[in-house]
Amino acid sequence: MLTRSDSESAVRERARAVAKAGGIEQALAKGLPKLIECSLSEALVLGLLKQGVRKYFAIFGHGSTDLGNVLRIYEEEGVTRTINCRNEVEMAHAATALRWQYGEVSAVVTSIGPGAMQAFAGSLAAASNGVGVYHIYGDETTFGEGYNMQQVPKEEQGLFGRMTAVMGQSYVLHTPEGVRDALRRGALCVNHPYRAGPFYLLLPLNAQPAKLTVNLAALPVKPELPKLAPADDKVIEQAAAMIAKASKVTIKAGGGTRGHDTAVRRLAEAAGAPVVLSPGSTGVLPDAHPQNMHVGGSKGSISGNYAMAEAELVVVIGSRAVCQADCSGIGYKNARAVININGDFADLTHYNNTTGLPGDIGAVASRLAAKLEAAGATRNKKDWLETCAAKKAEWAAYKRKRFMCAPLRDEVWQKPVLPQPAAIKIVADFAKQISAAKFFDAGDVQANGFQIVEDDRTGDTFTEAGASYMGFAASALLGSALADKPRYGIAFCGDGSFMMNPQILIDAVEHGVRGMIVIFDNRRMAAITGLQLAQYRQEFRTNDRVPVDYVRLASAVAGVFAVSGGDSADELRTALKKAYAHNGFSLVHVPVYSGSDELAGLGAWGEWNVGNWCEDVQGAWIKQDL
Ligand SMILES: Cc1ncc(C[n+]2csc(CCOP(=O)(O)OP(=O)(O)O)c2C)c(N)n1
Ligand SMILES: [Mg+2]
Repeated sequence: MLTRSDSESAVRERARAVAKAGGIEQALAKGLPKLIECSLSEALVLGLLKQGVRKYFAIFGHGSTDLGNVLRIYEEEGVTRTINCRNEVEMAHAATALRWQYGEVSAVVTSIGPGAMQAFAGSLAAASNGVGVYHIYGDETTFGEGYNMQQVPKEEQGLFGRMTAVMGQSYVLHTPEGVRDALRRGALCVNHPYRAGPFYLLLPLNAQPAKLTVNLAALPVKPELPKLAPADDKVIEQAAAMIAKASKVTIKAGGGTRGHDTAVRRLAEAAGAPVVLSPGSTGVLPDAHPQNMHVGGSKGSISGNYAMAEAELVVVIGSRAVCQADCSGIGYKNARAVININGDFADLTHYNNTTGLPGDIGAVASRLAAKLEAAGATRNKKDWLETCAAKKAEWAAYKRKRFMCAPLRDEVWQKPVLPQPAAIKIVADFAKQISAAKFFDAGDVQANGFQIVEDDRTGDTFTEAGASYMGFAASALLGSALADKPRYGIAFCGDGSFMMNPQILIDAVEHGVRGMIVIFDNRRMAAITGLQLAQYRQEFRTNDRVPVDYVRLASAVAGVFAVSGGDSADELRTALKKAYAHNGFSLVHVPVYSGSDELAGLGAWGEWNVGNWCEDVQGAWIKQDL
């Protein structure tokens, strides 16, 4: 029988061998035996490592002490890194951001029950935005010796596994030897080329320390899948002919186009098509490119929604046709046909009258562009591009007026303060100047944000528009704590969203994040106030009467530098500079106007199937053929 320290030293020796060799495969090549006896917890850590996963966000509990112990030893030997967090929703968001922003896959570790449920809730953001992350939760014991504290209190098996399987894919490690299969499935799920998402590993409390024989050589590595595209040119030629023939073609670039900047630009130029962006794809075409029409959809823009409504042919790329993105299905009012480029067959065939070009966006779009270039497909599109450019100029003038708007007298603040669009623009410009990544939280801050940003490439803005999860932006900054090459980030948060997840103040200091939160404080959840007023002309329970001194609140955390953004554009610019000069984590509090002045908002340009608009929207949807 091994003593505790004997078994710890065996774990430590393996960790050391892996660290010294620089990886499992290298360690095997240097003589580490491929068959080892270890605990399920260690097998899991080794298996994840073989896929390149060596970073963990954790809040431990009685449901994960054994795994925690292995992570301690592996960290001491320099193999893995674990950071402790303050809230599971926050750390789920941080893991999502680490993958989304930096491409690094990590794992979230919780206890059983409430911790798992919170991380699970947070994983909606990963699921909604197609971001691959591992979630590892403690689970009830497999012997059934009695209720485990914090399990789902029912006489049924595998309930956490079932719950998580609804959101993504999950695997209950009831049998420790199942770890190899679990990790093979997980590797594909989190690294899926166009439908990645969260993969949940449920670790029963008694299975974690259970011993098994693992074949290190057989643990699955990260799958490297080749890019796919249609096997022959038939459908590409068909699509090219449709585009060449039509005089009004619009490209809708969904979130899936992120990172395919070159291919989208080439296709747009070859097709003579204006490009309408989604909240998640700003930057795919440079802001100043004459064919960039800005965002379209239920919030949208003058130019984006115009290009959607007038097009006779729509080229949809990398979009899952979210209702906000296509005005609940009625955004393409004159379109008779769709060409769709998507890897996912369900998304590909979402609209009727679709010519589907399945496959990798870069591969397919480039082949289509080549055909269009050869055919000279832009010849009949001059008038169309000119009217679109005029609409873009109209949108630019409309925005400029709002950006230049002087402080407005606000009822709650009892003084003139900046309107939100003007304040967001100042911060967005500052982010560009210092080359910071921008994260937008939910609410008006998010909607105004994607209407405002002027990005020139993918990857400068992260707006979690899939779930619009309040608290995402501030929490996302924690992703940088584990990034190999962290970039300065600015989280744009409403007062409501910030209070959902203020834990970042402590976690950012603890884990050395350099970044900034800017709170746009209108003392209410204004996005909902706005909807209520637009739909029912009455506000209901979207504000409170409790003033909060956010500068003092944040300053109470040692290491956070907090400053007021003042009430004017100049004061805000000065505050941003001061906040950025702090070598660490900062917070800028900006009081913003809330009220009926039309210069305080950027408008809504499309339709949405909510509240008392449903009847009209659905009526229109039934009549349209797409
Ligand atoms: C966790 C969560 N709860 C509720 C909502 C619904 N919701 C969307 S925006 C919003 C209000 C946001 O308020 P705030 O952050 O202050 O931004 P503002 O609209 O005032 O700019 C609410 C309640 C949500 N998206 N996420
Ligand atoms: Mg607010």
